[in-house]
Amino acid sequence: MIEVLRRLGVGELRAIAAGAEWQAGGGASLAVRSPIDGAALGEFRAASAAQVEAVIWGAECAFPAWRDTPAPVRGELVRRIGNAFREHQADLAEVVTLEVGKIAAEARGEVQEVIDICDFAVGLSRQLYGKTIASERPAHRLAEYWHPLGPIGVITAFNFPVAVWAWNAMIGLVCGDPIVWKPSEKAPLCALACQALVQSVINEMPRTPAGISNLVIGRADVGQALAASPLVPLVSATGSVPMGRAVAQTVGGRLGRTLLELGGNNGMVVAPSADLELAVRSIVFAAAGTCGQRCTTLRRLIVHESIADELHNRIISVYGRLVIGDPRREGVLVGPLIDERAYNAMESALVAAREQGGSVHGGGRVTDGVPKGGYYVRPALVEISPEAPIIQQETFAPILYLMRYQELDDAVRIHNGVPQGLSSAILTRDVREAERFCSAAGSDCGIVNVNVGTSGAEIGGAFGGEKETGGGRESGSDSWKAYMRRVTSTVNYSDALPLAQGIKFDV
Ligand code: UN1
Repeated sequence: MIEVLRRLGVGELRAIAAGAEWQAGGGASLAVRSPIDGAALGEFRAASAAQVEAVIWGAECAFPAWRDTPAPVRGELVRRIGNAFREHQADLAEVVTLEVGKIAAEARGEVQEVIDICDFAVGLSRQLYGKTIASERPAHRLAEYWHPLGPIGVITAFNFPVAVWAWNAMIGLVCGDPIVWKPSEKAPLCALACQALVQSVINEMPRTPAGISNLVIGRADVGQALAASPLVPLVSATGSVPMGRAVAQTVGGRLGRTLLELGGNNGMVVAPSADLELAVRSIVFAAAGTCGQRCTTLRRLIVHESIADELHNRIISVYGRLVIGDPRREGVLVGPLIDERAYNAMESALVAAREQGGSVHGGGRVTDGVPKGGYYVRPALVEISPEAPIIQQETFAPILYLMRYQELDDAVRIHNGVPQGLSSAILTRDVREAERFCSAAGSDCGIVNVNVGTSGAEIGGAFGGEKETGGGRESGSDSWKAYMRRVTSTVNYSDALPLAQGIKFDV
C-alpha cells in the first residue's frame, strides 16, 4: 500500500467503505491511475446494488441516535474531525496531488477548505436558529424551527475530491444527518483517506453512533442507487450537467430533494478602467490554475475593445512563462489534465473553435520535461466571436475564450447568454459599472465578484449557481437549511379557539 495512505489510517478498507476492497494488482472492475504519469494506484471492486442498499440502511439505523444527540455535541465531533485534518493536512494533500494531479499549494489549499468548513460547522452547531413569528391570534405562539432530515447522499466530482464532500458532510453532520458519500470513481483514494480519518475520530468519541459517515465506491450506477433510495431525503450532487440531470430525474421521480452544483461556464468582464496588472494575475490563476478543472474556472473573457489587444498580449506572454509539469515539482503552476478523455475533449473544443472562426494561441500536448503517461497541456487563449456556438459549452480544460465589447450592456448580454450560471466577475475601477454588474440587471450567476477572479471562493459564503448549474447552495451562509427540515409550529396557550383569517365556525 502507498505509504501516505497507511499514515492516514487507510488500513482495514473493507471496514470503512462498501466496494473498496483493496485489490493491489488484482483484476477488479475499477482501476485508479495517477494523472501525473498514468501509474496504477490500485484497483477496486465497485459497490454492488445490494451493498449500497446495506450502507444506506446502516445510515438510516444510525439516524435516530444522531438526530437525538444535541447539536453542540455533534459539533464537538466535527471539531475533532477538523483537528484530525489539521494534523494530516500535508499527508492528505499528497494524496490529492497523487490522485488528481493538483500542484502542492492547491492541494494543501483544498485540505484547508476542509478544515475551514469544519470550523464553520462547529460554530453553526450552536446556531441552528429558528424564528419566532408574530401571531395574528391572541395567546398563540407561532414559531419556525429546524429538525435533522435523515441520511444525505453526497456525490462528488474528481476536481475537488475532498473539499466538496466536507462542505456537505460537515454541515450535514452538525445538522444531525448521517452521510453516504459516493466520490468520483477517479478519486476513491482521497475518499478512503477522508473516511479513515473521520472513522478514527468517531471511534474515539464515546456514544457516537456507528454508521453516520459512510462511503460507497463505484461508477454512475452506484450514484443512481443512492439517488433512487427513498431512505435518502436529500441528494447533493456536484459534477457535469448530464450527471446532475440524471440524478435529478431519479430523485425527482420519488419527490426527494436535490442540491445540485453542476457546470459552470464562468465569465469575466474587463472594463476600460481595470487595473491590468491585477487583471492578468486574476485571469491566469482563474483560467489556467488547476489546469482549468475547477467548476469556477474562468472560461470566457469579455474585454472592452480599447484594452483588448494589450490584455491579449499580456496573457499570451504570461502563458508563455507558465511552468507546466509534474505537480510535485517546486515552481510548477499547471499540472496534468485528469485523463486522456479530458485531453481529447480539449483538442475537439479547439478544433471546433478554429472551425468557428476562432484564432487559437497555445493548446496542444506538452511532452518535454514532463512525466510520460500524463496529459500535460499548454493553456489556450482563443479570440472568438460571441456568436460562436463553442462558447456555450463548458470544456473542463484550460481554454479561455476572449471576446470584445463596446458598451457594458452588451458585455452583460454576452456574459449572461450561456446556459450555465455559476461564477462571474468584473474588473473595473468604476463603482457605477461594478454595481451595475452586481445588480439584478447585471450578472445572472450565483457568484458575482468585483476585482477578484471567478475561482477560489471562501467557504463562508453560499456556493452554487443558477440555470443549468442547478440552483443549489452549499458550504457557508445559511446553506445548512437545505440539510434540515423546517417545522412551522403554532401553540395556543389560551382556553379560546380563535381561527386564523378571522373565520367563524361555531359548532
Ligand atoms: C468546484 O470546482 O466544484 O471556488 C469547487 C473555488 C473553490 C471550490 C470549487 N473554493 O474555486
